[in-house]
Amino acid sequence: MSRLVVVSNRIAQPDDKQTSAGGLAVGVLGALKNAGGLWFGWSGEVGNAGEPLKTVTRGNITWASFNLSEDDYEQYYSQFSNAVLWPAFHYRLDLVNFQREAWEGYCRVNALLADKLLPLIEPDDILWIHDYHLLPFAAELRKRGCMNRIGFFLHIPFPSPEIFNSLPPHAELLEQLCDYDLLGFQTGSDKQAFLDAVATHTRLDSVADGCWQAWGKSFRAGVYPIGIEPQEIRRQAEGPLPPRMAQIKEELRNINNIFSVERLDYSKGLPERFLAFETLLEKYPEHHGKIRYTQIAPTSRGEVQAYQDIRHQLETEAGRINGKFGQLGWTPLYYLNQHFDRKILMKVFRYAEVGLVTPLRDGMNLVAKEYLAAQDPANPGVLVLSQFAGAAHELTSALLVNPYDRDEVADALHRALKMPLAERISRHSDSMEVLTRNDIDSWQQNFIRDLRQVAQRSAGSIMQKKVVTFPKLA
Ligand code: GDG
Repeated sequence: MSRLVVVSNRIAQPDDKQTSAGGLAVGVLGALKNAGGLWFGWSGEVGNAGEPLKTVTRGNITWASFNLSEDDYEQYYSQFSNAVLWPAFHYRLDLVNFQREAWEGYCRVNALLADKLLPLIEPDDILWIHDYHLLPFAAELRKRGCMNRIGFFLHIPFPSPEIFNSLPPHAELLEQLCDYDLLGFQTGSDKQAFLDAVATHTRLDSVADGCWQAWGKSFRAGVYPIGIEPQEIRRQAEGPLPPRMAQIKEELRNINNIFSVERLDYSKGLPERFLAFETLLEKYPEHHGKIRYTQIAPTSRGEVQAYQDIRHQLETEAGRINGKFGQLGWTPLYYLNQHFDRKILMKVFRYAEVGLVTPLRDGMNLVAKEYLAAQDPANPGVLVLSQFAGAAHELTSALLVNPYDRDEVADALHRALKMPLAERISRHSDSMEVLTRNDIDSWQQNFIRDLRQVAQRSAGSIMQKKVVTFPKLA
C-alpha cells in the first residue's frame, strides 16, 4: 500500500497526549497508522525560519515540522488565513481585512512549503492536505512537476458564490483548488457552493459521478462529515470525578446546568447566545435560582483585533446579565475565559442537562457531537443546536434553532429544560446512531479510500485515466 503524506497548517506533535487530542488529530493519526507515512506542518514556533526541518519518527510515522519567519507568520497566518479567509468563509465580509501583501505572503508560504515537502515525497505517495491555509498548495506542487494523487479537506464552510467572489483573488483560488484530485467538504451545501462558484467563472462539466472538469483540469468532489470517537468520549465522561468536581456537582444538585465550550471566536455566536440566555430569564422567571449557564471560551487568535473585540464584549455582557438577574447565592451565568483539560470537559458535558451550541456559521462543530456522546443514554441531556452548523445536517434530532433569533433559542432552552425523559432518550438514541455510523474512523477511511481510487497521474493521459476509474462517491 502506498504511503500517506498529511499536510496541515499545524501538526500535533508525536508526544502530545492522545487523550487530550480531538477531531483532526485523532483522524489524521488513525489514517497515518494504517498506511504509514509522514505528517508535515508548522511547528507553531515563529523565528529561526532558516533552520532545517525537525523530524521525529515513531513506528511507521514521521513528523516533519518547520518554523515560520515573523513576516510569514504575519502575512500567511494572521492576516490572509485568519483575517481574510476565515471571516469570509464564515460569511463575515465586514471583518475581512484584505491587503495585497498578505495575499502575496500567503502564496509565498504555500510555495515555500511545496519546496520543503517535495524532496520528502515518494512517487506513489498519496497526499492529504487540510484546510483553508493551504488552498493553493496542490497548484504549487503541480508547478514543480508533482504527479502524486492529492486530496484536500476543507474543515470550514464554503460560502455561497456571492460571498466567495467578493474576495479579490477569488478566481485564482478557485482555479488553484481544481489542481487537487479530490476535494472533500463537510456538507452537501459546501460542496455545491464550491461548484457554483467555479461555474460563475468558467465552464464546469460533470464527466462522471462525482467527477468534474474546469479550466482543463479534472477533479472529484465529495462530502465527508468529520466525526468523533463516541466510545472513547463516553469512557472519558463516565470515569470518576476528581474530588473538587464531585464537590461542585453535589453543591449544584438542585440546579439545571446549561453548558457550552468553544474557542473564543466570533463565528461561534457567543454574544447572541448570551442575549438568548437573557431572554430565557426574562420570559421564563420560573427558572430563576434553578439554572446555571456555564460558558467556557479559551482565547484563540488573540493577536487579531476582531478576537480582542469579542472578548471585551463578552466580559461586558456577562457582567451586565449577572448584575441584572443574579441574587445572593445565585449567579446565573458563568463565563470562563480559560482552557480546560479534555477529560474534564467530557465529564462536565455529562452532567449538563442542556448542551447549547449555537454558532452563526460552522463547518461541522465537534462540540455538539462530543456533548451527545458524553451523555448517559438512560438519562441524557438535550442538545440545542444552530441550524447553521454543519452538524445540523446530521443531528436532526437535536432542537435546531436560528442563532440570530433570541426568542427561538430561549424557547428551545425552556423546552430542553422541561423535556420528558422518554423524549430525551429517543432524541439521544437517534443522534447516537448517526454519530456511531459517521465516526472519525469512517471520515478518514472514506476520504482515503476515494483518494486511492483516483488513478495516478502520468504525463499526457491524466484526465482519460481518471474518468474511467471513478466509482460512486460517498
Ligand atoms: C474547525 C471548524 C470543524 C474547545 N475548548 C476547549 C477544547 N475544545 C475542543 C472541543 C472540540 C474542539 O476543541 C473544537 O472543535 P469544533 O469543531 O467545535 O470547532 P473549531 O475549532 O472551530 O474547528 C469546525 C472542525 O474544524 C473539525 O473539522 O468541526 O467547524 O471550525 O473538540 O472539545 N478542548 C480542551 N479544552 C478547551 O478549553 N481540551
